[in-house]
Amino acid sequence: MKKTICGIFIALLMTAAGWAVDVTREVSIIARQFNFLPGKIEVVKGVPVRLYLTSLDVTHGLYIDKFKINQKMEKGKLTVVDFIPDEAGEYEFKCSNFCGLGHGGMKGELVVIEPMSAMPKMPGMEEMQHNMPMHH
Ligand SMILES: [Cu+2]
Repeated sequence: MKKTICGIFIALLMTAAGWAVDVTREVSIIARQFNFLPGKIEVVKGVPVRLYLTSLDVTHGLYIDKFKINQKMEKGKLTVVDFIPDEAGEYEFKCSNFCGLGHGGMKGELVVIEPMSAMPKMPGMEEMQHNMPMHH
């Protein structure tokens, strides 16, 4: 666990500096009638995301228009989806496979934050950020 947090932190620093990053953020999403667990996902711009999808009851679907994702979520089956959130913002995701009367309200939120805002505030950090290559 500690190692993961450290890895993400280093990835954030590297992303902020404009370097290629070889770290993936893994997120599990469980679907059931009629919501997603968790209903809100926060990821960092530029850090690749790997989604692990499954359903507890019937076949659902994960639809995220912004990142061209439309993936069936089947009961008892694990499906993996990779994408890179390359634009910060708040995006809705919703169920794309009719799953019953509550289907239309089955939604969630994907929040893509800027790498800098994901970093803890530390003394001297702003000066360090200022000296990073991204500030030409
Ligand atoms: Cu559904």
